[in-house]
Amino acid sequence: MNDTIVANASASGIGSISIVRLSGPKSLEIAKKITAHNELKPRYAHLSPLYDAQGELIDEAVVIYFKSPYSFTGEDIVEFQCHGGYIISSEIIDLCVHYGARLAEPGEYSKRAFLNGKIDLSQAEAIAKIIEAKNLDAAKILAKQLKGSLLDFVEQSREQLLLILANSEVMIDYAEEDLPVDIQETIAQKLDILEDKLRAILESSHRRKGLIEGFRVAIVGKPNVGKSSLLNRFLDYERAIVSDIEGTTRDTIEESVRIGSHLIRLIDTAGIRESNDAIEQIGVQRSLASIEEADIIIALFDGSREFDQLDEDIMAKLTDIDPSKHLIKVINKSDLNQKIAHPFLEDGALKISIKENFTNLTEALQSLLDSIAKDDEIMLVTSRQILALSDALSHIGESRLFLAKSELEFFSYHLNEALKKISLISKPYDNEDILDKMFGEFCLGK
Ligand SMILES: Nc1nc2c(ncn2[C@@H]2O[C@H](COP(=O)(O)OP(=O)(O)OP(=O)(O)O)[C@@H](O)[C@H]2O)c(=O)[nH]1
Ligand SMILES: [Mg+2]
Repeated sequence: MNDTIVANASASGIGSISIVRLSGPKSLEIAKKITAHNELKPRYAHLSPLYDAQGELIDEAVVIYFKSPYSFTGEDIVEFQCHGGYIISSEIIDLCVHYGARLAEPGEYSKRAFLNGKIDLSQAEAIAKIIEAKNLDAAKILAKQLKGSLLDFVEQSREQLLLILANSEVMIDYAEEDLPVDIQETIAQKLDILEDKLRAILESSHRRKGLIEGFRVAIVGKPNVGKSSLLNRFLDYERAIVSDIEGTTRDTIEESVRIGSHLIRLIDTAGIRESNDAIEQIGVQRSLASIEEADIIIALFDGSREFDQLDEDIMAKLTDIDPSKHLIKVINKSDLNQKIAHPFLEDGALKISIKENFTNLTEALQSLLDSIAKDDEIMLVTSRQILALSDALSHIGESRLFLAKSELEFFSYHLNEALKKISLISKPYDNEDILDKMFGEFCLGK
């Protein structure tokens, strides 16, 4: 952490400006050498010439100095906003290295910000994810997280767990006659409320995980119903081969498509049927795997044909799926004479013609995506955060078993573990503060 690090903070490529960022104790000294300034006033945009090691002019840039601790990393930072393109920013980086900086490792600025207590882990992860966000809703959630929404949630959950622990410690340490009669019941009730809240957050985070990664939308159905035609219509070009030969698509085809404010992954699959062809069998296995991996499934049926055994088999597979997945039933080829009829489709299937009009499907998809995205609940955005909360919930579950048996040492042990796990979302804590909490709440100094 005593090193001074340097990196290009903007994307490489052609653009009007590039930003090179220095962080660490030597930042100011290095910047003075490159700018030939004697002094750089903190938080002041200096329009300055930049010189190489031989004193030759290489660019004119806006140079800003952020004095420690008032910077993103908490260290001295200097930013060079130089002209864009590859050459100048590379030259500035080389010069910084020449004067004693080293190249930053991926994520090193955020890591330093965390180690210097400027941000917690959830904020560091929000920074990483905001760059990858696939839609505006995700960006908004992450912006809140950057402002500390997840940190607040962790703090509140910790507070509640500490209170429950304090209650339990009192039961362990004090004679039964000094305790309120309903204390065990009160503990159980508090645990109920907390557990419900944590479960709701975990469930809603799973449901919305596509907000960050891009929702996966799989188009499935028997051969020839128009799956590839639908992919092509969404993309507006002939990406997949379309033909009236059954089994045209052999492999899954995946493309990004923008629906409203969402960037989704749309997956065309091989028609699902029994086949003796080894390659087609593999394709069908992949179609089935796509159902498993999808957030949303568009089940396509051919309205111009009778509902047959193949449709029946697909229907059976779809009634079996994880309830957190969303199913959109669609009858295609409404431009032809309609023969299909089945109770499974009477309940809300959309009728479209990919050849003529399918706007009702795009509208339905967009409003479904909007409704999944819209949720006021806090969202966990990395698998690390989700794992931490799942582990905390497992320990809370365990603790309940011991509470029921009045084995309070074990109860406390599991609550302590839950506390540690939930704290991992933002930062590790030690458990010293349980005591403060305990005495504060119960006035035990009597
Ligand atoms: N009349 C009519 N024909 C359609 C419509 N949509 C697709 N088709 C035709 O249906 C046939 C099959 O279309 P595909 O998109 O290849 O069907 P698929 O479901 O991908 O078929 P596989 O890849 O074999 O599983 C083609 O001849 C399409 O032109 C529609 O809305 N109306
Ligand atoms: Mg196809």
